This record gives sequence, structure tokens and C-alpha cells, in this order.
Amino acid sequence: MKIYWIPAQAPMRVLALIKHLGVEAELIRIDAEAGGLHTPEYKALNPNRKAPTLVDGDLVLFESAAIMAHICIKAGSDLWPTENLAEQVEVLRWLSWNEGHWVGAVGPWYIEHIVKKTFNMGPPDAEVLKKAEKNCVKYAKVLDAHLEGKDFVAANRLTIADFSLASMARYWREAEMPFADFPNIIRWLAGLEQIPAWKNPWPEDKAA
Ligand SMILES: N[C@@H](CCC(=O)N[C@@H](CS)C(=O)NCC(=O)O)C(=O)O
Repeated sequence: MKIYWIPAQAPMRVLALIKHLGVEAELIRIDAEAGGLHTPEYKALNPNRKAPTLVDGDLVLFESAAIMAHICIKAGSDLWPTENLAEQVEVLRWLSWNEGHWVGAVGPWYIEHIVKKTFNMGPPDAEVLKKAEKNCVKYAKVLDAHLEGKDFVAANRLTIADFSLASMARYWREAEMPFADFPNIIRWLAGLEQIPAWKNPWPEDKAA
């Protein structure tokens, strides 16, 4: 199994999962700054020109949620529930909510503070973040209310939904995300940091 990655939040979800499960995989770091996502070879695997991409025999997958589900099924892990289908639907709900709402809500902070710093793209744009605040607060309220009395997003245990929803939000302090009024989100993120593979998801050769 090969996993193509760059030092960014979507591939990080997959790297954390394989480390957490102890799954063997060949990890191939792409040099995004040198155009590695835009080569004809990589475009043939992932026409979106994004990371991560998984190659497992004849199977080629993009989208981190699908990749994580595939890895769990192969490893026999219930981080993607396959026995309790009500749990599976619950995880799917939050994975969908993540891509449909949460990524757009916290993404501006992640991009302005973390992506720009990682890839040497200049300082954060305060105007962009000012405009994004209302949307972020709207969805943070939804997540914070959902997490009242819970340590995990779905199924009362760790699932791939936690890794997906937390992959940008974990940078909330450094990225100055407006979470001060959302103690359940902050508590949930702090709890995930206790998981060794989440705390350090990167392979040894991550220099960023
Ligand atoms: N929904 C996709 C998102 C993939 C994505 O946007 N990847 C980013 C890194 S977080 C990327 O490859 N960015 C490089 C670029 O846009 O040039 C997933 O979950 O896999």
C-alpha cells in the first residue's frame, strides 16, 4: 500500500490513522513546492492534484475520508464502523458535515496561519479572517453543542470522524481560531492530543 502525502491537514489524518493502527505502508512525500502535485504521473492518480492519494494494488483512491475507511476495513478496525450500521451512519454524518461546513468554517484560519507559514506564502490576511468569523462561529456553535458531555464526535469512541474534524481545528491556538466561547471543542481537541499517533502523526522525514 502506498500513500502519497504532503505536510498538510488532509494527508495528516491518514498518516495519524496508519500510525495509530500500526498499518504498514510505503509513505511517499510529494514536494508540492517543486510542482510534485502537477506531474502527469501524479495527475493520473489524483486528477484533483491534491494529497493524500492511496494506491493499494489496482485500487487508487483520493479523498482522505474514503482512504481512512479503506484502511480501517483492511485492518479490521472499528474506527470506521462496519458492524454497527447506525454507528457507520453517524460517522458518515460527521464526515459529510466536515467537508460540507466545518472545513469552510475553520479553513480560512488554517490557510492564513498554517498553510502560508508551512509553504512560505507570506503573512496572514486579517481582512480574510474578519469576513470569515461569522461562518466559523455559526458552525463552532453546532459542534460545541454536539460535544457537550462527549469526548468523541461519534459512537462514543474514537472514529475517523474525530481525525477529520480535528485536522484543521487542532491548530486553533496558533491559528487564532475564535474558539474562546467553545469549551467543549477545546476539551475534545485536548483529549485527542493524548493519542500518541495524533500528537505526532508525521513520518520521521517531515522537515516542516
Ligand atoms: N477533501 C480532500 C482535500 C484534499 C486537499 O485539499 N489536500 C490539500 C492539502 S490539505 C492539498 O493537496 N493541497 C495542495 C494544493 O492545493 O496545491 C481530502 O480530504 O483528501
